[in-house]
Amino acid sequence: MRVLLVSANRERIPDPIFPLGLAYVAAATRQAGHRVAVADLCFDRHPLPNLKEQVRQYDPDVVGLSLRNVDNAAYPLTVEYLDGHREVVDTLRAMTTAPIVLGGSGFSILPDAYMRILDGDWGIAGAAESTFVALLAALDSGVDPASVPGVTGRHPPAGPAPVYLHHDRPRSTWATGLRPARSLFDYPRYIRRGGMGNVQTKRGCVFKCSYCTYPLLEGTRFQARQPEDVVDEIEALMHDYGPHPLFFVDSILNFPRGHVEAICEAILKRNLRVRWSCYATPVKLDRRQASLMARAGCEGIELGTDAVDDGQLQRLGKSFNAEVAERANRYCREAGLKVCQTLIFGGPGETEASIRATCAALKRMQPTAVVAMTGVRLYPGTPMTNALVKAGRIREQDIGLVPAFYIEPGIAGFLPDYLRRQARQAGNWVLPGLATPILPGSQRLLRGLGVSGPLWQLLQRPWMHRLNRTRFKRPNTSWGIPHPKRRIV
Ligand code: B12
Ligand code: SF4
Repeated sequence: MRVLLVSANRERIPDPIFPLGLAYVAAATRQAGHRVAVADLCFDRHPLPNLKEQVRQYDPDVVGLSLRNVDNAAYPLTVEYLDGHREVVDTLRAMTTAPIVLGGSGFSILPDAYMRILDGDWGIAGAAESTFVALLAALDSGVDPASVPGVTGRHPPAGPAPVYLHHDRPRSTWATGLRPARSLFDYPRYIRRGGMGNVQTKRGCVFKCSYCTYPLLEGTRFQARQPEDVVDEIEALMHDYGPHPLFFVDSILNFPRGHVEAICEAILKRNLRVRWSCYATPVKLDRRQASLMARAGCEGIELGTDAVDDGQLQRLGKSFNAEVAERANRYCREAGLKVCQTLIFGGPGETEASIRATCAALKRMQPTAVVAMTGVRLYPGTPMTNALVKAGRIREQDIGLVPAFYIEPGIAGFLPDYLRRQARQAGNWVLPGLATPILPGSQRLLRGLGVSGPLWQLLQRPWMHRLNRTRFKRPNTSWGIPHPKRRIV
């Protein structure tokens, strides 16, 4: 079959992100013997007319549409992407009668809501390498695709979206040497404009942080690739595209123990000079792990600490306490790693005291950068949403495509100004939705000057602190349009 795969994501803040998931789907589709073309709308100045022309010329039998982001998950300047997604679907519908299959991480969080609002023909929530191929086989042979496990049909019943449960694990195809079909895309442009390539070494997360969608999206158990297979991919990337920094997109790279260690050992054994960064958990992060990561090319890690207050950590369902968080930060700094502390303020039970405790700890910890969210974006099916619904504090039907945020009522007035003050004093904080130091123009300039890797790493420099402080009155969040309808609950 002739398959057209479209990446709808045009967000370029904090960086343009190479559509790794769609590249996996493209690879599996090609491997199954289909013809594949891609339309990546990220950089195009006139994406819709060009998409029209491509559809006219290619005349696909099936279109797969990847929806990565629902919104920027930031409050109060929330940006949502639905209108852009709708325009893409309308453009496709105007040019072809080929069925449209929806997928991607954004879609997977709210599959039924997207199916209804975008009127997709079919949808696949979660990892889709094997399911998409099975769906194509069904279409090809005239079998009803609704019979394929993991496929959502048209017009799902109205009412609150049923919670998506991870049901498709393409273990065999994903883990055994399937490589994302990067060559179908302009990967070098992502390296130039985004400053990084991306690699996935495992899927899933065993932790149960109360607000988090990752276990819903990827599964509640780890499904890891062989370290040698990961390092083969890295070596090939450096060979094919030249040396460039990488981001490991795993939920957390450094857990379970042994996984990142094996990858680091393999990188060192092959003497690969690769710079990389990742998300990590403070759980079991020790001196040995931190220094091994640093020796294997890790420049910086984004530690999902969320709070440095025992009570708040417990309420967020985290599996460590404040002492462990501070210790992990110290080990990373000692090993020479840059550390970005990612925090979430305003969750259920947050108090002025817990906010102050976290901010005081951060002053002691001196991370390279802090990215702090004001309020929690609520998603269907997370432990936090379930508990709030059960307690009658929110209605299930209010949690959906219109971004809804929880801010503990007792601190809602205090929180934004307090965080702004902390950020202005520290100079190395980013407050998505309130203020960020990187404007789209500055970001392009920095990348144009050859700055690579995550931009938060720049915040270690005193001149960036000064710039950041002076910029703080200028809120900005994204290329998108702030959403007028977001709710605080
Ligand atoms: C790593 C990551 C980042 C990194 C990316 C670094 C890099 N260079 O790649 C950074 C930190 C930069 C980042 C930034 C952002 N991110 Co982010 N990110 C992730 C994360 C953890 C992994 C994404 C990934 O690469 N997965 C690996 C690939 C292989 O999986 P996949 O894309 O899901 O693809 C599979 C399926 O979805 C499906 N699929 C994909 N496409 C298609 C197409 C079809 C047709 C089909 C059938 C199936 C299908 O099959 C694929 C293969 O199995 C996800 C959470 C998660 N666990 O998924 C959040 C996530 C995607 N991010 C999210 C958000 C919000 C953002 C930001 C907007 C945050 C912000 N305010 O800045 C920005 C947007 C950046 C941009 N330009 O788009 C949200 C999106 C949902 C939402 N709320 O809108 C997620 C889901 C996290 C969450 N909150 O739940 N992110
Ligand atoms: S916040 Fe991190 S550690 Fe917690 S469940 Fe999500 S991915 Fe796992």
